[in-house]
Amino acid sequence: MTRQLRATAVATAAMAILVPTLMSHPARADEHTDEIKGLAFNPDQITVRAGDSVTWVNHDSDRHHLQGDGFESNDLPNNATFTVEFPSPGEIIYHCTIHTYMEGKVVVLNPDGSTPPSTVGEPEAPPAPSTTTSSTRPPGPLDGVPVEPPSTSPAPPGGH
Ligand SMILES: [Cu+2]
Repeated sequence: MTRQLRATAVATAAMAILVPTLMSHPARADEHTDEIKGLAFNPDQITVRAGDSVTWVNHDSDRHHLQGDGFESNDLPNNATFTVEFPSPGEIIYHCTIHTYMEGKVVVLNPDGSTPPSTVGEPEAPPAPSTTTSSTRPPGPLDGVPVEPPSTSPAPPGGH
């Protein structure tokens, strides 16, 4: 018995060492649950990783009908569920077409859990006008600097 317990402890320690390696594996896909109750999404914002799926469960006696960018449910009666997989990072706003004030959001991170650029704060500022001027390039014909004639022109005759 004691020996068996010790073996378990060793196995647990080994697991603790292995877990960080497993955590970084991109193929990991989680399933998340979002509960619909009181005519609201709980939570109304859910964060997942690309490849994860979200299952909505209707706990209301009312029917709900979800619609978002790229997906739409049927009418969901009480206890009905609706699952969507989110393969790519981004932010998806969805709502109930029956109770249009019911809104929710799914934030899909990169598969490694990092935040995709499109969801970080303000949109990127437009690129600044180029400060590169002609003074930084080597002089050429446009600057009035004579350029050697092409070397392919034949030499003048009788040059002895
Ligand atoms: Cu609804």
